[in-house]
Amino acid sequence: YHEPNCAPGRSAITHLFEWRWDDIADECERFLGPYGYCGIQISPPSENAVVSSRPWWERYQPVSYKLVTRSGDENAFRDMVSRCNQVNVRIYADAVVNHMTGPGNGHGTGGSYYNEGTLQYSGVPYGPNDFNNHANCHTSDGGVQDYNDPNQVRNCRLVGLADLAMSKDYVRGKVAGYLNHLIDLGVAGFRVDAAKHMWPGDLKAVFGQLKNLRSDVFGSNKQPFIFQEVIDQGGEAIKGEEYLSTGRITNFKFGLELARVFRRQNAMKWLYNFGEGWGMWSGNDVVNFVDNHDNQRGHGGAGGVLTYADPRNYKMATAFMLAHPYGFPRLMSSFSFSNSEQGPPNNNGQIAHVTVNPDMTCGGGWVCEHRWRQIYNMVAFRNIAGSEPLNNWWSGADYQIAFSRGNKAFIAFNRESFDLDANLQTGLPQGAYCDVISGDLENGRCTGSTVYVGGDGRASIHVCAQCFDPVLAIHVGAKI
Ligand code: ARE
Ligand code: CA
Repeated sequence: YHEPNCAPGRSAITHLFEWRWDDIADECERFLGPYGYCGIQISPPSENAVVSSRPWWERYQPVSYKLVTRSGDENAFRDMVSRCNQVNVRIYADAVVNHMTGPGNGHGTGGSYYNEGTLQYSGVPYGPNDFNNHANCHTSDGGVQDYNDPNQVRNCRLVGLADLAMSKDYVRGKVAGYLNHLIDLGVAGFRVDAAKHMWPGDLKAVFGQLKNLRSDVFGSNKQPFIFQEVIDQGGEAIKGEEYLSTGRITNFKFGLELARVFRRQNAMKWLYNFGEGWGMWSGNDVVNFVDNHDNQRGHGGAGGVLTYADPRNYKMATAFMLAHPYGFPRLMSSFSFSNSEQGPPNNNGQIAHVTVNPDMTCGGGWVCEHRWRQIYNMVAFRNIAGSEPLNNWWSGADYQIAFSRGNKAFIAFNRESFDLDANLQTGLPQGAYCDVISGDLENGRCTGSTVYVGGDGRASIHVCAQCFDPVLAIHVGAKI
């Protein structure tokens, strides 16, 4: 479950938050495939409750496992997965299986009737016996109140959402059936929503019923990639470690620590042993991110992460994530928002298509961080760096660092108020390289600054303090 199943030479995914399936299919063909992305985390594909103001979070209230949402129906889903796989871009579905809806009743996005009051979800079907209740959740209101009581966290309602009894074979079978349906359609794996709120043993039982991935796409005997949303920032009873036998976990410490560094609250030079050396899980056990769809807007253990709203620091932290060998990276791709509940750009409730500008950025309220030059060029940097180790670590001042990835790639960061000017060992073969932060290599010409590496691997590196992006990155894939 730990292997992302990327096509060869690809190493990063992006979360296309609330995108339509038809737009994602187009994006795979026109951008993500050509620019070397491994894959996409998609919004939950299962039918959800319709909340009148159409907030983004209605999709975390499942009504059934029919594949009908505002992103599209099953046909659109099938078409997306097959077109993306065709261009070597994988799809990872956000699986919301801990719970069903919050209070209310009505018809979901796929027309299925549900009633939370009587715990009837006809589209699955689930009935009252398929949910946890006062027999195993002992809080006054049936909700999770104390995160230091694992029993509450797993058996009580997360923010009032009807909590499934995953100890039951029937529920396990329905969940496994849903995930297997997605596997049949060609997905490469799952983000498991609210994994912390399910017992590790129950998850093991469910995943034990999963099929291998489609052999026509992935080769034989490949298991789905599973990354579980477990918020463990330290200080609670439930530890990320409990979930490592069923896949990777989301590393919430990562973005918090990088935010402190790039905001100059913790010296950048301490990053020399970032990752395991900072008390984080093994690199093979984590999915890393600078921000996610919750903490970028104050939900889900938010507090202090960098987002697109602070672009200069955000791009630096993202470049560091992609340059550093630790873990598997996920890039957020947002829609812009001014209030934390608002849903995606839409026309009378229908999700609006993503528009693409001539300079490759997006419009229409879609931020598309994954299309920012400083970010997509670092995805290529990571692909080129592959499994090369971190070498040639250098730190000049507290907030000036540089390192190479073997002899394939080199990067330097400057967050001091004075320029970085130093003759550094890049590890790279002699030649002229295009700095892929300040520009692109287009038809053999560099639109940014050029770096000359000598026969001894050294180069004079200049990273100004006041410039647009105080980062410089070169690699053997962008040699002039
Ligand atoms: C909405 C309304 C609620 C209402 C509820 C039911 O906002 O007011 O009570 O519906 O009617 C998302 C939104 C929620 C939303 C929910 C359902 O964030 O606001 O509720 O969808 O529509 C904990 C969990 C973690 C979870 C976060 C949000 O451990 O798993 O809370 N994250 C995932 C998703 C979310 C999603 C859900 C789960 C639910 O990523 O997008 O919720 O499917 C500490 C703890 C954390 C805890 C955190 C916040 O940091 O360590 O474990 O996270 O506090 O409480
Ligand atoms: Ca639960």
